[in-house]
Amino acid sequence: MTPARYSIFSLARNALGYHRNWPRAWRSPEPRPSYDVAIVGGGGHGLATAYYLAREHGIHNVAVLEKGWLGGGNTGRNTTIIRSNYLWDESAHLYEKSLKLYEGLSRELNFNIMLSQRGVLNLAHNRHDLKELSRRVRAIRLNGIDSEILDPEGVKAEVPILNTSPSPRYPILGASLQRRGGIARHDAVAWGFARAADARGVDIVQNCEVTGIDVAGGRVTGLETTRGRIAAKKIGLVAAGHSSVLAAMAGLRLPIESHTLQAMVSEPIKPVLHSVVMSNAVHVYVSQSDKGELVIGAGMDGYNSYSQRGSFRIVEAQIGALVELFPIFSRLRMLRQWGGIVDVCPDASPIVGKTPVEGLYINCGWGTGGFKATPGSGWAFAHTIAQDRPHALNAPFALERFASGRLIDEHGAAAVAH
Ligand code: FAD
Ligand code: PYC
Repeated sequence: MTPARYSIFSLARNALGYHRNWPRAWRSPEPRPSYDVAIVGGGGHGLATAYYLAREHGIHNVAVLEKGWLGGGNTGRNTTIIRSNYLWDESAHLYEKSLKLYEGLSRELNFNIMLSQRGVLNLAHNRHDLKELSRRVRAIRLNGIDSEILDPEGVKAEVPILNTSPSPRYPILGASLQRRGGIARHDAVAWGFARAADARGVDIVQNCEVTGIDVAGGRVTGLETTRGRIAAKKIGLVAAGHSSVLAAMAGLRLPIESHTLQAMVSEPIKPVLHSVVMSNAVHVYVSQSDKGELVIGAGMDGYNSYSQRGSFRIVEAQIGALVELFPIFSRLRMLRQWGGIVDVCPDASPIVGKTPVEGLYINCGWGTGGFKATPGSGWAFAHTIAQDRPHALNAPFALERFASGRLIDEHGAAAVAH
């Protein structure tokens, strides 16, 4: 039987069989009484950390404890944009490592993460934007990362539906473009890491909320959870918007603020937008998913919150900006809107490293931009936990930088108002 006939046959058989007898992608074990490493948070970063602990460091006695369902936090709520065009060397190295891992991830995990390197454009609407983008592009290229400046004709050629009429509200003077940037299916990234970690012996425990961290003599000994006490020699906190809540359980105060970041999708339409378009000045970004929906994001809500909803003011500004840039979208209907709780550091860069409590490690502060970092963050964090010291890639992102003042200011890195 040819592969094509075989796959059509198996597709029909599975469709008519109501998915009965499909193997589970990962087990659903009861938590064991103790682990070498417990990871708190079953988002992409926590799952990637567990995978690389097993894959790169031979540490298999690992649990990922998730209070809800895998990827139910920001991993399953983001607008899926991936790129590595960051200004500062430290960030460029870390995000580029991540993009390189993404480029081989479907093969590595044997799971199609639907990576689509369709290019990410950042629009310039005035001379200041253009100067700033040119500076960024030069800095990014010095780090060997692809990035280029497009003139207005180049932008029009990439995105013909953009409003380049003679007197638009937001004139387009040019854009930066990272051609290797694009999107990937966020759920698939979580599921792929989960399945591969599970296959290497990692216990993934959902519906297991961590309610306390046990510390004795300055070192962690275990976790209190809604499914009982779990002893652990090492603990990695990877809880995004709830990082401060968890760190406080070990007596630590983090320089993190939690805010809501919203997004929405439109009804599906035929393919009209082939790149990712972001506008830093008007705070909107948009791409078209493989299903045809437009995936649209905006700036975050200004106030602190643990709510996954957000305010109408942001939605209004987001849609206003979108239809100014793309008048063709003005009659589209929106399907759904949601929010995620993003964890923002004062310099808009993450914290990945050790803490003053022995055996306790932290990975947070990815704020509005951590989906693109998922594999790289997990890779570097696994190294830090396994070796009890940071890798060169994440050493600059230590918690101590807020005492030493060696901040890595990436507020301008995305089209997201902070
Ligand atoms: P999460 O996926 O949030 O995982 C943390 C997990 O910890 C959650 O599942 C949570 O339930 C769990 N948890 C919390 N407390 C506990 C507890 N006490 N016990 C057990 N578990 C607990 N980034 C990009 O790069 N590109 C984008 O286009 C992009 N767009 C975004 C759009 C929106 C609307 C949002 C909200 C974010 C966006 N981001 C984007 C940011 C990105 O989604 C995050 O930085 C990234 O997904 C964080 O992954 P994570 O695994 O650290 O966190
Ligand atoms: O960091 O690229 C990004 C991003 C896009 C949308 C939200 N964050």
